[in-house]
Amino acid sequence: MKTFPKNFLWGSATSAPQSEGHSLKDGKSATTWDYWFKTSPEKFHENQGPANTSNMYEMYQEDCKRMKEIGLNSFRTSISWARLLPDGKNVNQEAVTFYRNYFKEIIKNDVKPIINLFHFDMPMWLMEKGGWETRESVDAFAFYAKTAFELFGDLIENWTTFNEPIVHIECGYLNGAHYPAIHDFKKAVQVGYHTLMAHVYAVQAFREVMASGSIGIILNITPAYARSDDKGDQIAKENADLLTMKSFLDPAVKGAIPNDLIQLIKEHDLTPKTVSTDTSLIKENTVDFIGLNYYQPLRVQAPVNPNFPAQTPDDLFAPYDWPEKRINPYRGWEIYPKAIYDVAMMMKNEYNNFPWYVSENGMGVANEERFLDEQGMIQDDYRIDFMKEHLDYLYQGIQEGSNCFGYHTWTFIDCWSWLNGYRNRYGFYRLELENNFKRRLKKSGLWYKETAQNNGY
Ligand code: BGP
Repeated sequence: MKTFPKNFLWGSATSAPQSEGHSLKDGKSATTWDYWFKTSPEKFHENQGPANTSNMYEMYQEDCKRMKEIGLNSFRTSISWARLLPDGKNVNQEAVTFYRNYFKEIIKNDVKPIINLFHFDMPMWLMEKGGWETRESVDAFAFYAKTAFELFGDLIENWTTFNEPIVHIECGYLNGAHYPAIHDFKKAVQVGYHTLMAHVYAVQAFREVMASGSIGIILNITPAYARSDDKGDQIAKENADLLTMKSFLDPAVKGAIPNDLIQLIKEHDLTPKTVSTDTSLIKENTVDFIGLNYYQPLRVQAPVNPNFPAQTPDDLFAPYDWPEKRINPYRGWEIYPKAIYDVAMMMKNEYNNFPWYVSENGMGVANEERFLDEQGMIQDDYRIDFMKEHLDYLYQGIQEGSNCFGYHTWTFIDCWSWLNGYRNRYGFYRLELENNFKRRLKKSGLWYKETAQNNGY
């Protein structure tokens, strides 16, 4: 039996835009997702847009009971900025009522909420002014964060500022998967810098408003593995780690952007606009904990004939198709559980054993109905194996002293996922879109319940 540390968090994560639904109701204003779906519905898998998602807005009471039923002791979701502050200034009272009721219900079911502020859902009114490209976004986010702490700080102890900031930067400004779908490396760096400063201002607001509690940030961790020990491949690995991992991890934990990253960006003429007080604010506003979402690693090699200065990150680290790669056949992503151990050791050795948790890990499966049995239960043994394999390596890391306090899966109930709509299913509960959002427990939910109850497996 592998027993995890006392008070270990066994939970699951989702986000407001992916689970609430009611996306243009009860005073909420549009986000970039609402706008993009309205103007380009064909981009979305099977034309599935953000309007309804899993309808937790109406079903949260039963869903909170479900959390308890499958043994979750913690749960992460987010607040919708555009619901709470539809014009960025005035509080929407219907949103306050909804979130207070929802959070109370989570707590009533003995589940510890972790509330995040931004999960890729930029309000459209701010995007129209330039979104994260403008410094104004930093102040707007700081105001939103402060408002949320004031309104819900009596209920919520544990907060996070952003989910996977690298994703909205990369998808919005490099690869076209998020609005505004621009391809511009320099803008991507500026957007990243403003996101970092928005995070820093939110942490500052937290320290001012909250007498207790803790604040962190959720990062997608894609540790880079180099093709070989050759110098070029090793430099590619360092560049990848600097840009995709240390760019947020170092300032959040150590209070400084790595010098090597500042140099790299300067060398390639990508230096963003800054304000003179930023460096000291970054230093003063480090976090209390880190959440790391782990799905797959990065395999990298030295780029052949790269542009100088770099036009895209591919000029700094090129993707490498590792021949031994094990692939999730239902989603196409690499499965490499050992990276969780490597990350655990990195947190121990390079970040002074900073407290962290696995804030997302999970296996996406398309057409999951093929695994339905006669009783209507998805027999997702592949998902149980996936979790076990990752938890085995996490356990090893914890045994060797890494300060990991929890494991959250992605996700609790199958949810909507951006341009992929409902294609890839990750939940412990199957969502039947055709059946008025009915939730049906999967076999993995039963396994997780037992694991959480026994604090191990
Ligand atoms: C994570 C995001 C989630 C979710 C998940 C699954 O990176 O934090 O919001 O979307 O990925 O992604 P997909 O549905 O593309 O398989």
